[in-house]
Amino acid sequence: MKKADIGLIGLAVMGENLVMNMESKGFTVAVYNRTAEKVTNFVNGRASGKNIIGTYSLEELCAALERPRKVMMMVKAGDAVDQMIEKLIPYLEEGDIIIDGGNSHFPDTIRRTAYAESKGLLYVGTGVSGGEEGALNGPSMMPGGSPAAWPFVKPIFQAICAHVEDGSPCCEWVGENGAGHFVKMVHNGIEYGDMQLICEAYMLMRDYLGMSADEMHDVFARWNETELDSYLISITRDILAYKDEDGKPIVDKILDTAGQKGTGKWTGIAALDEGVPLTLIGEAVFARCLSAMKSERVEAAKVFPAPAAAAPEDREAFIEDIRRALYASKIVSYAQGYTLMRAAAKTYGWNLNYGGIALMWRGGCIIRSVFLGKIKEAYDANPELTNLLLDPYFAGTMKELTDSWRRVVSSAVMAGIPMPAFSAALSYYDGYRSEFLPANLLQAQRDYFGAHTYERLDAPRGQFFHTNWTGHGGNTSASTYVV
Ligand code: NBP
Repeated sequence: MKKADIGLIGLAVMGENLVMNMESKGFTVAVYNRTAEKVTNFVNGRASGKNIIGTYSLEELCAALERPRKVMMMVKAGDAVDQMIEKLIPYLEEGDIIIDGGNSHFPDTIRRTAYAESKGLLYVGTGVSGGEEGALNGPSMMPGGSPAAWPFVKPIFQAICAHVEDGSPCCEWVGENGAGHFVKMVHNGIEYGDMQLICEAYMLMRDYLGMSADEMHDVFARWNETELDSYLISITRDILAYKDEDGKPIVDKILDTAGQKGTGKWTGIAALDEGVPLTLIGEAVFARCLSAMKSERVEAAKVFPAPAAAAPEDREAFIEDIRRALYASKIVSYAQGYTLMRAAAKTYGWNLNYGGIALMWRGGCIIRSVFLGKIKEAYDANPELTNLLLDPYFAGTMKELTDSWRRVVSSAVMAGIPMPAFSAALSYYDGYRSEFLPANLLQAQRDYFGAHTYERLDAPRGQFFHTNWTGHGGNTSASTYVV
């Protein structure tokens, strides 16, 4: 029998759909699942009559594969991945490739790449985005790991991934060890930010402008014809039109407490580790946490009434202001996300292709949008761009959007409507464009209580000064006590 081009472990929603996708592109796939029944059901069901080989042990799976073997795991992230690697190793030979397509945390992928390589194997940790539908019809894929593995997995990955209009694949080699999973993590963080921005625009329309779901559906439909054209705006448009059995919008009946699986949190933690102000995504994560405090909020709502605020005179003009404020905030979110990737690339020694990352996100994934084409152009024009806001197109756009943005955020503040992501983005923008921040006073405070020293505007950088602020603190500066 012809050997399989690739093996896939984990026949849950993502795994099954990826297998169907691979087979439809002409690859023969061998499959295995811990619970054997799922293999039987799959090969006798969806996979019946296709070039899909069911196997019932890892030995059988590995024996069914063409060399170098490519074994892709689509199992629950965490310990299951480590256990599976251990179980696979005895059946693999030098140069075989283990692929992890789950949402693994990038430090785990760094560790697993080194471990697999120490056993003479190659390792790929790849982000896969687009959910169930993407897995079947073309996901965005972000592979990293052992560079020597890429030529072997490239033909499969670039056949099954999403493609943009000109045919370019939404899958390119990202970088060594954990780079692919890092980029996928930032993708998920950006997804949190994009969703929160849309929700804030929705809350403003619902609570400040008093709009119905049907009216907001029309607004999102219009917005999807503008620079905001994206998957998340389009599903928001459709969600707002969706009616429950009684003919009323189902969105109005959904409990307002958000869930999360942790990738947004990981992005925030990575930003804190790198010292990068990733404020919008951070606020998006915290907004989900605040939403989860439903019973506390119900009590607090009784204690603290909302301020009375008059709605704007020109509603249509204000809706356009919201659209522009959303766009400006979104640009800041991507600028922050890209800054985080630049910092991590330096820390971990990855040579990231920033334009290529925008292209990978351009199709197939949850954050896919027309706007990513502009980001690709910005990094293609200047791969060393330090901040997306400084790209000529984005700089010009930001200048055009700021008046609307300020009107929206200040109106929301006066109306008592929380806009954590819109306002965090605006504060970042104002901080970034400020030549002078109040950190001079902060340094004075640090020097006052901890003798931490400061640099001076009238002395060269790198020269440190200490002041005896109280007259009895002495002239010794601290070098180890850091606050
Ligand atoms: P799940 O994350 O729900 O995992 C279920 C699969 O993991 C089943 O095949 C299960 O086998 C297997 N598994 C578990 Br649980 N523990 C195992 C162990 N100790 N050893 C071997 N197999 C084990 O599936 P999913 O939703 O398809 O997601 C797969 C991966 O893709 C995850 O990392 C997920 O985060 C990621 N992802 C998911 C989506 C999405 O939209 N769902 C999108 C992008 C990425 P069993 O049948 O024997 O229980």
